[in-house]
Amino acid sequence: MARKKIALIGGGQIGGNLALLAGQKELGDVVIFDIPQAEGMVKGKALDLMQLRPHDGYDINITGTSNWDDLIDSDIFIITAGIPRKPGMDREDLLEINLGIIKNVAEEIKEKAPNSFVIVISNPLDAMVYAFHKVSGFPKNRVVGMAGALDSTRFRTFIAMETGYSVQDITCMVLGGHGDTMVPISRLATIGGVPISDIISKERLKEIEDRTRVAGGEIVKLFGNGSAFYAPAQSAIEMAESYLKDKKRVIPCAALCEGEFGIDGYFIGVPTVIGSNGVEKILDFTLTKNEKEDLINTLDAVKKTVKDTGL
Ligand code: A3D
Repeated sequence: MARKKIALIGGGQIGGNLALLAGQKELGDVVIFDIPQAEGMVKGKALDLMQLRPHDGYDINITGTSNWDDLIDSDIFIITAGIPRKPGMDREDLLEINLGIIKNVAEEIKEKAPNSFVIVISNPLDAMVYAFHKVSGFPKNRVVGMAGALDSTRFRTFIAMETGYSVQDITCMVLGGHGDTMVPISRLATIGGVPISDIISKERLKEIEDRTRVAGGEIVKLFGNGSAFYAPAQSAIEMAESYLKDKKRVIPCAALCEGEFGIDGYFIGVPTVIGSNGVEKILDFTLTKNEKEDLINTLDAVKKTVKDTGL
């Protein structure tokens, strides 16, 4: 059986780490694509990563290119093309530049790999994945956005830091848009199956939720130039791996809702089953009155950004 072909659109900070992680997990051959001005950079990253392989003995190929023809018939695309935030910027400030890029990328992917599965990471996420879906005309099961996986892992991290217990045993999800209105569902968070409300005080939990909502911005401020990349890359790799290995993991992702949670026609963070058919199912469940209100609030924010795309 031939190896899978994994196309990374954008070979910057996240793109480079995606290539590293996809290689280490032997998910398939990796092609890193970037604009012609960055061709040397992605070719160099690819060569560097190729020279890392003998240490661990993983047998996949990693190449860099700025030629779309090299991406023909890729099985999966992970898109980070665009610009990241700088301190003081909202994700929405990236809309104009990144929308133009996503539109172009969607046209190319539609032509070069019409049967592929696509994970969008570029920000503002919920609007970019919406735009990709509109422009490509791909069915909803083959387009998804990475955000909830990252927001949830951040929430888990802060709970682990608070309690000192293993991150491995902390389960929780963050739903909604990938912005400051995101909705951590603390009611369902557990540590080794024990409800979080029995371990962390209400007041402290509220502070952890608030930190989670602005966790991306906290890193942007620290970096001074650019945004987080290690955890975002790993979050997308988990989604890609679930697709390529038909694992059917349940991961909060920006999926197209058509009635689930009372939402219609928007990509937003919801618990999503990812398997060999892409987005196979959204797991709808009953929310409390407050959670519903919070979801309506985050949906309003997503709707506003989507409206700004003009699509
Ligand atoms: P960066 O290191 O700047 O990499 C972006 C790359 O995209 C650069 O190498 C560019 O040359 C390249 N690029 C620009 N235009 C094109 C094009 N038309 N085709 C192909 N490549 C192009 O940024 P990064 O990797 O840190 O972040 C990438 C994106 O992910 C940004 O929009 C971030 O805001 C976003 N991001 C999203 C999350 C989510 O959780 C959704 C988290 C972190 C970053």
